[in-house]
Amino acid sequence: MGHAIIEWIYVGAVICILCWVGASAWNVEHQLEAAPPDAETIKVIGQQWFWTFEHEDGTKEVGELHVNQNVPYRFEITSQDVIHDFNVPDFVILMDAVPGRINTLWNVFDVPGEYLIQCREYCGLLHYNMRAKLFVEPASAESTTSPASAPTTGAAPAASPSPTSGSQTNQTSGAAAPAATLTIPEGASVQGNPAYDPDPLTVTAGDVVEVSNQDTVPHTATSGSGPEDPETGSQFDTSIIDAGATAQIDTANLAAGDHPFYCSVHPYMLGTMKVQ
Ligand SMILES: [Cu+2]
Repeated sequence: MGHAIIEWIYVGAVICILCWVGASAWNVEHQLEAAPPDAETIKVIGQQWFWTFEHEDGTKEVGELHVNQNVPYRFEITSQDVIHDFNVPDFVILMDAVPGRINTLWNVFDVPGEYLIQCREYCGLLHYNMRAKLFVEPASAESTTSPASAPTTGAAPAASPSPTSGSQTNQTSGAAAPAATLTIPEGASVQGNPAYDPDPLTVTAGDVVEVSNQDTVPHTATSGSGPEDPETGSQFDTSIIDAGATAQIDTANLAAGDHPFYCSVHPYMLGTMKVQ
């Protein structure tokens, strides 16, 4: 009789321990997978061969993603063509981007800085070029210990370029009809095919160039000799032009001479703009 009671106590203790272990494991898994309710959603779209990011307020970024330090973000990851893989090595983020489905994960970026985003799933010819930059902005300038350096490092670079670039954009859109057209012909994404027409493109400084993408995939016209050019995009950059869409380049601030440009999605697509 005494033995029976002790055995039942053992059995009860073992059941209790199993339940406790199971409950905590479930709890940990739940905490890992469920984003906090205040998390901001960022849509991540992979496409041969670039990343597009869409914020909750509708703003879109291509090839760059700006987030704030210490804010929880929930990523909704998908693809428009083949399987890609959204990878931020420094934050151990790795999630397949699969056409027709949305994979989610969430993360808090705790250290400000610039980080690499890359595709971790071989997705075709220019898989190696399918990179983006992640910028984690510091949580607040006030918390900086040295007030003298805070305005120069934090506020000034972030604040001053945007009004200037904004007013430039307004001038561009308000400018006269395009004086020159640069065509991206169908098939331009295939290496060896004509990339830009005409090439070289001759313009007079001040002309507005309309770039017309007549191919079936997105392209850009980005100043510079290629992705490794330190000056890349500093003269002009159409950013992504979807298939069938157009963009404009304002040449008002370009110096006379030859300006090489390329497609940031397909860096073998090269062209030259001659400014007179
Ligand atoms: Cu291209």
